[in-house]
Order: sequence, then C-alpha cells, then structure tokens
Amino acid sequence: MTKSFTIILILFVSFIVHGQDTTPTVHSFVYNGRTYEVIETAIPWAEAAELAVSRGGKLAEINSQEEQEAIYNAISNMPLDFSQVEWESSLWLGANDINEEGVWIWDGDNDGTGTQFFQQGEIISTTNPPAPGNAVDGLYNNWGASLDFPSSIEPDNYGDQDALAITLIQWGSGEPGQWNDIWTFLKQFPIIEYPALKVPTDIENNLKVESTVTVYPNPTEDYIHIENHYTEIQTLTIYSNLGEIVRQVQPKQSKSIQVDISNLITGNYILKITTIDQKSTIKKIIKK
Ligand SMILES: [Ca+2]
Ligand SMILES: [Ca+2]
Ligand SMILES: [Ca+2]
Repeated sequence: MTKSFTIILILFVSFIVHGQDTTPTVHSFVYNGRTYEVIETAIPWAEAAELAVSRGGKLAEINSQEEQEAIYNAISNMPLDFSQVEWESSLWLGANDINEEGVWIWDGDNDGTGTQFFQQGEIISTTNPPAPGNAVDGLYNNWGASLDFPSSIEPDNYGDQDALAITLIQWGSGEPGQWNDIWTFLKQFPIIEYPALKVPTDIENNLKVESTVTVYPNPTEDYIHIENHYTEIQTLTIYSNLGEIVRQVQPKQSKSIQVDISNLITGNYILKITTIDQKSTIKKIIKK
C-alpha cells in the first residue's frame, strides 16, 4: 500500500456576509488547498445546496478519512450558535437518496446527478433499523454506528429521511462527527466546499482598493492625509483599539482628505476608508 503525504492547512477566517437585516456569519477554513465555509444560516437541504452553488461551490462531499477529519476538526472548533437549527448540532453535507430510496449519491449542487457511494440496507419494518448497508466501489462513508447500540445504525430512513448531515454530538445511533440521514426540510447550517482557494469577496474588494490608498504621515502628531488615486472617498472612520468610533468624516466626494487628529490620545487607531463604490480599506495608524 502506498502512502501519500498530504499537506493539510487549516486556518479560520470568520466574516459577515453583508445583507439587509440578515447578516449570517461565514466561517471559512482551508483544507488541501481548497476553501470550505460554514454559513451560520439555518435552511432546508435544497436551499442550502442552492446557496452553495450561488456562491460558486457546492455542499461538501467527503471523499476520504482525511477530509472527514479536517472538516470535523474545523467545524467542531467553530463558535457556532446552534439555537436556530432544527436538528441538534448537525450541518448539511452534499448527499441524498431523494431520487431512489437507499441509493445514496454525492450531489452537492443538487442537479439530481452524482456518484453513488452507498447502498442502504434493506428496511424490514418502520420500527426496526435497516440491515447494514454497503459502500459502493469502496467509496468513503462515515455513517453513525453507536457503540451503545451497535444494531442501531444510519442511514435508518426514520420517517423517510433523505438528506445527509454531519452531527457534532453523540446521538442514539452515532458518535460525534458521524453521519446521519435526516429530513430534507429541517433547517441546518450548510457546509460549502469550493474547487480551489477562494478569496472572500470582502477581502478581495479591500485588496483592490488597498494599493490605491496612501496614508501619510504615519505615525503622526496632528494631521493625517488620505489619498485615494482612482475613486472618491465617501466616509472615513477612525476606530480606537477597542473598536469605538472616535472620528467620522464624510467629505464631499473627494479623492484627498486631511483630518486633524491632534486631540486624540497617543496610541494605535484603525482607519477605515470607504469609497463611493462601497469598497472599504483598513489601515492602521499611530498617533504620536
Ligand atoms: Ca451533482
Ligand atoms: Ca432515505
Ligand atoms: Ca437517520
């Protein structure tokens, strides 16, 4: 057996998706050179797949023990608030047996087609768990199988369950991190995977503006000059180290501003420059 060494890099980034009143938190991490996200919005399985596709990805499809462990480690360390989800501490993955009962396919984009990875066992009666199922073509699976009740295993199609979730706590039929088939209409958080590294839109926008903004002198005692070479500045906000707004300026659409900060106490401040096209740049400034 050949052993392949995979470099696993996991890092967390959390940011807010800008919207109207609903601003779900997006938690992202990287495994094996690709970005994954958990979006803290509780929605049914099909909506979760639609959201994933609209963001350029699909609901996560787990194809190996390494990927399983990376995802489980990442999501179990996220500060997720599960109070709004309907099936406790469970998140959507990209598989279902909607087309044909017991035929489990990876279909994270919900286009109705995908590779079958598991054949569910025969269901003898609605009050008994099904017979053990089988992996198809040796493909990876991690269905719930409780140590306390080894005869009770997932997928059990309990009351017609057709969508795949990963559960972070122990339940009647499984251990934390194992998989469960649950009802498609339940509202859970999606886990999205992308085909490559994904720069969050907000950061991407910031990077585009970043190179065009000049702030000087820095450190400064009295005045700070901000110049944006291409786009006019709409709002300039100065935050203290504690995140409090200490100054806000709305120039009449100028590319160049001078702000008097002589009355601010000595220390580090954060400068946020928002241009008229709603892109923001963050700069650290030092008041002498
Ligand atoms: Ca598909
Ligand atoms: Ca089912
Ligand atoms: Ca189940």
